[in-house]
Amino acid sequence: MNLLSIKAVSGIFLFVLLLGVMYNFNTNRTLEPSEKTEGTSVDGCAAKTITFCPEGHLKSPDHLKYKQPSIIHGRTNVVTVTPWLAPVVWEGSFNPNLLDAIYKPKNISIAATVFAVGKYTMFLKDFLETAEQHFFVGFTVHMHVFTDKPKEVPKVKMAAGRKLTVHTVPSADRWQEISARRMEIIQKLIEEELQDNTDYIFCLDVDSKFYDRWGTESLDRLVAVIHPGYYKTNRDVLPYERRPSSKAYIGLGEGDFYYCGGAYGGQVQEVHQLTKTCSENFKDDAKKGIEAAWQEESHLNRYMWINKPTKLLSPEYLWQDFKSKEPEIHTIRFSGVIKNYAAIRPNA
Ligand code: UD2
Repeated sequence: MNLLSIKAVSGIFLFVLLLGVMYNFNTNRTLEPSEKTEGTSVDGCAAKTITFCPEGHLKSPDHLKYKQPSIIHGRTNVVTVTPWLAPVVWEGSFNPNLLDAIYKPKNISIAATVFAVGKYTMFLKDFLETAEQHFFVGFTVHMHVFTDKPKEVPKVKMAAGRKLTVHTVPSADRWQEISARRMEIIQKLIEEELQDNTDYIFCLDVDSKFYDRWGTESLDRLVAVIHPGYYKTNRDVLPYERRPSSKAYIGLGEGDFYYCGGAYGGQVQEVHQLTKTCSENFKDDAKKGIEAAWQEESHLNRYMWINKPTKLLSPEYLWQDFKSKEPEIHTIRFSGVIKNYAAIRPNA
């Protein structure tokens, strides 16, 4: 080989090497929090592409035996898919053993956040004890409790692979404040503690108990729970924020479902984008003297209308104890307890 061809070959080699390094850099690195914040729009739509995908392909163990699936027999009195083709999870629409067998080898980790400020610490014991019985049993779970009274967090025996961290937050004079600032705190938790070591996160209300399984069937990128109080309601009377000056505004004839502020989740990167966008929009509203009708729940509904959830959980996943059971509700998995607001909230 003459000198010219040696130079050409080494030039090509260096070019290919450079392409390889660039490809690797783009696909394998973890996104820094500052990068994720770039280009965020009112609805968080301009977020950077997320390459991490713990679902990957759904690999079933070899020769696993389970009930034969069918596309002609199944739930008939409920809708199990949205118009954007996201599944709606109802009892009888999934096989829990099959899903657990698929997810178990992936070694996924799940975080859950729960706020117990002021008198709401009284709900922690039941919440935590019933979570041990029903919430992702057999999986790695890290509970994050946010409270102004850390000494009142009960000691609950947790199974192997499960742990709890208590975070201290300021007290509040108004219940609306608690409902307004949870998302900012969750955003920071993800940035500071979860983004490199946790796959999924669920953000839950504390004044609730688990009664039945909440597990791998609920996993997806962005997960919303349909509110038990409004799933039969015409969308023009849903309690969305209706003032056009608010960033949570949803007009008449708009919106899909009414989603719960008391339960939502998904992959940590997706929930980071959701909480960051909603808390920014909440603060922008506050600068104009606006507090959305249902605080962060209104902003969540606006966000989820534009950024469609990839999986919806039926109202089985957040029922209310005071409501009588409806025929389409075959099980209640998680439900808000009956409480005397006047006695437990810091303000009326
Ligand atoms: C409804 C919503 C809830 C939220 C709330 C508006 C559902 C089914 N219900 O629930 O998500 O939008 O209305 O506030 O989605 N908290 C405290 N201390 C307090 C007050 C509240 O820690 O003094 C926390 C606690 O985690 C509680 C959550 O805020 O679970 C919501 O409390 P709530 O009593 O306002 O909730 P609720 O049941 O009326």
